[in-house]
Amino acid sequence: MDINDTSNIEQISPKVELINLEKHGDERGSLIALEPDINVPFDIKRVYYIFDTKSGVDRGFHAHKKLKQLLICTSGSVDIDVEYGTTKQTYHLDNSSQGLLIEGLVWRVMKNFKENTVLMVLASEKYSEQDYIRNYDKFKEMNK
Ligand code: T46
Repeated sequence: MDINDTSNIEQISPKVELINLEKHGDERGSLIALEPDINVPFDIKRVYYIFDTKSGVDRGFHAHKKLKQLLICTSGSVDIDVEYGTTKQTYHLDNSSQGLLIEGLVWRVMKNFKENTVLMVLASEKYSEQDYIRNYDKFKEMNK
């Protein structure tokens, strides 16, 4: 199978949205629960987290065809550049009570990681390299 062949994967409309996550706090500290249909708008099939981050090292540089993801910065901070359609925007994530929802064909770059940031990501699909668009020119072509 050609892992660069993304033609057989259904494409979904791009969407980016900041979601406020309700916090249950008391004198012991805080707790946030993440649950499909409550505060996560998809069924969660995978969770991964990015850690041991270093300042000055950027990540991402790709889009997804079908994937929906919720990015939560549980510690530290990071800037997420997103691009889709005619929109280009940067989100600063430094608060574990907020999640950045990214759906579909959105080019993303994660940059300005504070040292030892933890970025947790909930994903709607299992890992599949076929869902990635890693070539910016191809992404721009698909955006037309
Ligand atoms: C995304 C941003 C926010 C796996 O084996 N399984 C996985 O679930 C993932 C996400 C990655 N990998 C492997 C693939 C690569 O060999 O881990 C390595 C690093 O992945 P990548 O270079 O894609 O990492 P980032 O930080 O550039 O992007 C990741 C996600 O891949 C991507 O979906 O939206 O975080």
